[in-house]
Amino acid sequence: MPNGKPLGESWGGAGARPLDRQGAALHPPKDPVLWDPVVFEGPMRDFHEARQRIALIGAPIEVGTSEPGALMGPAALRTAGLVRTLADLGHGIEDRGDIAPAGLPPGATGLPAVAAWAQALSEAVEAALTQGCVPLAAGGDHSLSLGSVDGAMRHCARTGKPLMVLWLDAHADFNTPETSPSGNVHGMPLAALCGEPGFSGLFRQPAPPPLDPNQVHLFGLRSVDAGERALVHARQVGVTDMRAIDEFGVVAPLRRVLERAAEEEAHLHVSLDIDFLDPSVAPAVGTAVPGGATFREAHLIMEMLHDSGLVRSLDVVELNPFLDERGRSARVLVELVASLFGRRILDRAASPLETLPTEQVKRG
Ligand SMILES: [Mn+2]
Repeated sequence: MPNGKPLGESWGGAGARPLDRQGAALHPPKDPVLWDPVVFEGPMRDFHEARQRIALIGAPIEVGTSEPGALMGPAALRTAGLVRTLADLGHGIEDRGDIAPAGLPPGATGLPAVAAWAQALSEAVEAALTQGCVPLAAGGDHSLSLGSVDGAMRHCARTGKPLMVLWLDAHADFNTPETSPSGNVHGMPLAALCGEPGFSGLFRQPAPPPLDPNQVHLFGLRSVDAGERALVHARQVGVTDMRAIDEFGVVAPLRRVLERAAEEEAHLHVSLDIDFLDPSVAPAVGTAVPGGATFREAHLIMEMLHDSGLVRSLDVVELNPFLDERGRSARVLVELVASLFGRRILDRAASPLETLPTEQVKRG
């Protein structure tokens, strides 16, 4: 998207401070609440150029984890320039503030507390989708996806679209209260969404049919508990683990997921857990597992997701600013979200995959 910025401006020089925006005064931010009413359900190529309406929904939830700090995540993402960055890309972005669950007793923990948050987020996400916005749920621990995916499921049930969920994460998050070694709900959302037992009272009623595990794809997996390993296998959840990424890179496995989503004309929900990234890239994480995605792999994934034109809802979760190093991880996440919403190094006429040298030779 042409935005008049000098090439490479937001990438700084050597030592890369990705969000160093010293040139910001030359590029005054656009009014963040005004947008042209564009319809972005059209053909994919139009979608690439379309301005989208994005609804930022803060979900400062940390009752799903035992490591305090994730409730500061939405504030840190805002501080790192999330709203301005998306507005600079030409999108209409409305910051809807943080959700606040009704009737949550102070000090409530466990599933009842998670349920209150999830139901509030589900309503907010469903409302944003109904209004034609792309909801961006900013967390908060990963239990928030119980709400965001539930909201997307309700929207899809009403519009007749199949839902596919791409789970970018070091973990499978497919534990049940029975299999979980820690008891932390942020390791359970996919199991609950897929209808495993032990989660009564979690969702708004009447609940839509559970998510089909075959419509879920885990990407970047490198740490799975024994009980959930059996469950992921038995339920035939799609998996691209780090071993597969080491062997084949990110492009081929992700392309298969996207091709299937395109064939199904699916609503693609992307859930980005910061621990998908290697901790050296994004240290602000309570559940660090070495051997994660690199900075470039993550950006390539985001660019491919944008090019697909299929992403209709997004979570950014598990940022723990208390563990960050001078805001570095929050900045990385904002950069990744920018790539997913269309920022690229050079404007290209077609997908990078279509402009490989062989293709040019063929055309010439
Ligand atoms: Mn997770």
